[in-house]
Amino acid sequence: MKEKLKAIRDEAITKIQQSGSLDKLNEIRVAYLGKKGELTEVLKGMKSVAPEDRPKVGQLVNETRTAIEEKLEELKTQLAKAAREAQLKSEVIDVTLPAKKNNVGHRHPNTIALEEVERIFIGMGYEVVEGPEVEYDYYNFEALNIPANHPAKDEQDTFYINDQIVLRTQTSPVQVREMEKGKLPIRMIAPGRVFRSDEVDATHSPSFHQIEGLVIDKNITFADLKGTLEQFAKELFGEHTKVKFRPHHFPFTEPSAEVDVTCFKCGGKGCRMCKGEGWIEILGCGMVHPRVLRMSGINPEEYSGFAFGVGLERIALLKYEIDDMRLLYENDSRFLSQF
Ligand code: 2NL
Repeated sequence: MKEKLKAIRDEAITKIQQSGSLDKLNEIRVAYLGKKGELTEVLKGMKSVAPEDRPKVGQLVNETRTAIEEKLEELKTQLAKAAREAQLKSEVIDVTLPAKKNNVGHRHPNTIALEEVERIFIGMGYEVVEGPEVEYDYYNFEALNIPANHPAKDEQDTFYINDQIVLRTQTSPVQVREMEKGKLPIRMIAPGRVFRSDEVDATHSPSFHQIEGLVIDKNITFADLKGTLEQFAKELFGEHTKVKFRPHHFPFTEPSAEVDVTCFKCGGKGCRMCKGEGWIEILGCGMVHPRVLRMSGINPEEYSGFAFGVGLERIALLKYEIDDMRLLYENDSRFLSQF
């Protein structure tokens, strides 16, 4: 029995020394010390050992087990150490290498301009409201007093989905929907993407952005419109900015006007920016047409209001002195990172 145990022990230790991997070590552990391992088999054979020899043999078995366990542990430590060293060697970091450049994006000039406009109107107590880009002809045209024969309704100017549905050509339908809700007063701006069937050039794109504004309350007058837009222009282009209202015509407002601001570049003297005019056109506006109010369920005898519409790209191009609208749609980060 003694010889047999010695043989097991020697054999196990040789195998352990030759193992070379943690997996192999585990196999050896199972083969010698496991439930069906060789040492367990020896213990099972204790029945045939004379009772007086059993304590002695038991002790020998335990010694053998301890010797194998110790060797297993020793090799495990050695292998783990070697593996760790190999890993460290393979993962050496050269701290003198230049760092990878972290290319973060940049806010688009449209976004910067929009946030500026929103900030100004939120400051005056306006709500920002959004609505669908695909609209009913009714909300985009009819409810705004745009007659069937109006040139804007021509297929040359508007993208039609079908007879009744269009890609909105302005964000006014968002305001019509708000008026229909019947909750007055209204003080809102409606920013968003609009569509016109235009060829791309330096000042046109089939998809661009608009910000419309609408105020409806009792006793709203053209003076409120003038004061509001003057304040807006001063906040957007600087406190020395002057505004000029030129009579104009829109089907949805009466009276209507276009608004010019003094050139923020030359202060009104005339320069390249304003093409020598001293003034730059920035928006269209007017008092909401009584017919438009009535169609959306508002009594024009009781309520009045003003509305305006600004092109977002126009503001961005002016504010950042960009001379070609196409640059706004290419999203070249070399362009975007300048603003
Ligand atoms: C422009 C002119 C304008 C409006 C938009 C409007 C909306 C409702 C009722 C009445 Cl719901 N009017 N919007 C009014 C005047 C001008 O936009 O040249 N935009 C770029």
